[in-house]
Amino acid sequence: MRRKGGNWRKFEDDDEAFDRVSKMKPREKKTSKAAQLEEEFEVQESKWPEKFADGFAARVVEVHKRYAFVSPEPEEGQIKTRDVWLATIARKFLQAKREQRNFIVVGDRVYCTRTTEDHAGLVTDLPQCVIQLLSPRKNIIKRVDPHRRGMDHVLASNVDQLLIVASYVGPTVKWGLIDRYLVLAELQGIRPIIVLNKRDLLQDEKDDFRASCDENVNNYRSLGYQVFSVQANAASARKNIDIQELKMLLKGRVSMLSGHSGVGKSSLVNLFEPELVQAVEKNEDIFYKGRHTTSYASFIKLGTGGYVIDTPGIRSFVLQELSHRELAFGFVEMRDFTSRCKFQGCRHLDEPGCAVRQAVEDGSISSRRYHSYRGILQGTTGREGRIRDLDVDLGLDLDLEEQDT
Ligand SMILES: Nc1nc2c(ncn2[C@@H]2O[C@H](COP(=O)(O)OP(=O)(O)O)[C@@H](O)[C@H]2O)c(=O)[nH]1
Ligand SMILES: [Mg+2]
Ligand SMILES: [Zn+2]
Repeated sequence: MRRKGGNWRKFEDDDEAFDRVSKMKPREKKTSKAAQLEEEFEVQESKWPEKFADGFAARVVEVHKRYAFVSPEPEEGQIKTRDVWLATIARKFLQAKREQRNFIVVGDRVYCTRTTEDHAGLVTDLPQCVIQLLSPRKNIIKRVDPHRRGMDHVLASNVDQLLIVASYVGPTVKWGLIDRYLVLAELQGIRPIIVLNKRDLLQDEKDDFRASCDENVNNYRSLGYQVFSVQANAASARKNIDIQELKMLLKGRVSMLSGHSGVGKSSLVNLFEPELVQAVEKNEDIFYKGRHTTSYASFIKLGTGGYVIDTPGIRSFVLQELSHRELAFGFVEMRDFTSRCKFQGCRHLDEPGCAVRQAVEDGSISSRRYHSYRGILQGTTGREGRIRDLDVDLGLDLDLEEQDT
């Protein structure tokens, strides 16, 4: 394919050049021309040009390495997902300072101008546009980029809630993973909703497994989290009271889907009349190819109202580089106790006079949750086996496939 001039495409013939730019170290001070450009790219919507003949507001619905898909969104929350444009980023911004690997992510609100030029260098029937401005993000879901240290990999922005999907069995529920998603949600101020699927399979399980599931579900509920226990593939699932309630919670909001492959995310989404019916994996294929079925984050409009974002990058992750303060904040039940510890810098591990450990002994904090906290802090659930006790940024390390490779 011939490619001439243009935006991300500039690097398409030269992956090394692309990498070099991507690896540029973030600068400390915002004095460079690059930093200035970044500021020009991110502009409050009240300052967007009002009536550019060829301009329109849009939502980024899917991101690829050198181009993205956007859908017009004249009013916030009214995304015309059937009207898809191929978009590239205005060339001048390619020199901008980069602390994040991607300029734009799924969920971004952007200002675009139409173009008749073939910017992406692709054979396409889609109308094309150039992204000129980015609306400041309300929140982001990010991880530390494992391939490029010091760079963030933002997976999505402007998310209203995090839908944490797990199955009781097949695959077996990993409570620690749910805890990590909850930490992410708490620290970003995103409402988490827990959905436990494949409830039907519980009946074949041993009593003590069922009892431990009940205990954990009740504990999450007592912490104020909404937990739904469902069977997404049941013939009558749409009539189920929990599914109905979930439907109301999704309405009018953007929900990020998370959870391992095979837990039933697509089956669940299909209950809410998605504009594109989601492929449900045959059981035997799940662990081999299930993870490759959704290669790019996509924005799915639900007929019952609302949108869901389904991205492979969030399916499994390890939290890393969280300070004990941030982490303890992410465990809601610990917040009441942390100020009562004898030592101010208490990490709630083995320090004397620790109010958190006392609360665990008294039974006011679940010992399973406390061990989850310890595991994350000590890195036993992450890749780094060391304790981070400095206040550093929230970083997430996702251990699955890349979004853009
Ligand atoms: N037994 C049982 N199987 C389910 C349930 N929901 C989904 N499945 C099956 O689990 C497999 C994975 O479902 P899928 O929706 O593709 O999961 P995803 O990878 O998270 O999107 C499929 O074979 C579904 O038919 C459920 O509630 N009970
Ligand atoms: Mg799926
Ligand atoms: Zn303590």
